[in-house]
Amino acid sequence: MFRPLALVLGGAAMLASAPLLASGADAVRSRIAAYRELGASFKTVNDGLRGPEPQAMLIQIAARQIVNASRAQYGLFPAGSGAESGARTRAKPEVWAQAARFKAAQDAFSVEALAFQRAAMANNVPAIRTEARKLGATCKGCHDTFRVPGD
Ligand code: ASC
Repeated sequence: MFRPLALVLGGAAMLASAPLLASGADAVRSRIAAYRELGASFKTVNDGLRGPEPQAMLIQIAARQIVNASRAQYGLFPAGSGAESGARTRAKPEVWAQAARFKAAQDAFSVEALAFQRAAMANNVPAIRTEARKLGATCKGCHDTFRVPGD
């Protein structure tokens, strides 16, 4: 007796809430935008380090953006935002199938982002160079396992 009613109400609730939930494809788009920004911040760092006298302020701003990105990344891979979303994504199924390992790779990046920011805030150029290299290695550490190669 109650079953059909519950189904109808449940279905209505799902329909009503559907527009509020970001689709997997939306999540893919947000993710790509976020990592593109992160790449631009890292490029600012590496471009700055090419010259003999890197600009502390530019690198510090980039460092803060990188730290923010390292925190935001944990929310960028909701279930359903892999290839099954229908959007083009280079995130491999391993992101979700090996969640603990993926989180460890994200954590490595987060820790290194903070170490890089410390060097940037101290304007210690040799340390900034060293930490920038280590930071790039943590980007690569994730890509090697969890992203389809390209670029
Ligand atoms: C970059 C960028 C990455 C990393 C990675 C480091 O500039 O966009 O993904 O560095 O290539 O190995």
